[in-house]
Amino acid sequence: MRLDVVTIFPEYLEPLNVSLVGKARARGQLQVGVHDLRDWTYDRHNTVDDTPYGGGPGMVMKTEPWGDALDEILADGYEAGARGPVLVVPTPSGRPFTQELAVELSERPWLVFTPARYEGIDRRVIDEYATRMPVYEVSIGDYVLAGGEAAVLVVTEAVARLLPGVLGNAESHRDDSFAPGAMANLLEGPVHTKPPVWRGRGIPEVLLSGHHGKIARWRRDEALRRTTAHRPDLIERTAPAAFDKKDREMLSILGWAPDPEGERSGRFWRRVEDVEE
Ligand code: JB8
Repeated sequence: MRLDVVTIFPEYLEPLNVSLVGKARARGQLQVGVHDLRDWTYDRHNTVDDTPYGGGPGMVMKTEPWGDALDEILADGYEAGARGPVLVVPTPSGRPFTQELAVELSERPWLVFTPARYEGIDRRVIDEYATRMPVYEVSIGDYVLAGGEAAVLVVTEAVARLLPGVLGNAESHRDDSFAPGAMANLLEGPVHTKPPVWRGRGIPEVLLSGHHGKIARWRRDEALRRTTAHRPDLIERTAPAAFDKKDREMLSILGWAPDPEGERSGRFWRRVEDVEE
């Protein structure tokens, strides 16, 4: 896979030299180009921003540097279709970046990222490149960064670990909490390692029992416990059929019951305390 990043802060992308992504690059599994947007400015002050039409606060990134940068980068090896590049534009107004989208992007050979600063990029730039290639405007979460570079690091790491041969063990993704088809999309429970006692704290006995069936059940129960606590939305929208009898027993212990309106509302489960409302 090839990645290109165009930014006014190339040094912000230094983490791409480290760890999983850095190693994938060193092994030749990933080619990364980081480009300084100011290389495509031609005035004395290397201007990349200007005031917004219509007024309002902040500055908007200008069309010409982005257009010239993208034209030059895309000209090097461009092909249309499935072998061609896609543009990934981090923005708080994008579609949520999910594991499903990470999988989709990991199947493309070439990703071009355009992390902005200020109030973002003049809309015409995105509209122009959308006529030539798929454009994914993505948000990594409901909070606002000062610029898109950190989002590029997030997307890159999520995508790179899915590439064939990048993670040591091909098994390791199937259990990911958000892997498509993971166990009803539950959060993972706690993990433990040596020593067996630390500051007076032991390990749940079942993990030392060697009883694989009981261990799997305990892990599933802990996953249900964490998911109800931290992501009740994931439980609510899971059809009862995705849970086995023991799951439903555990959900009941945790105070969850099937919602009689489930099939119609898409909210299949609710907290038992809420039933009274
Ligand atoms: C300026 O929060 B974000 C994000 C924020 C940004 C820009 C891009 C992304 C550009 N602020 O995902």
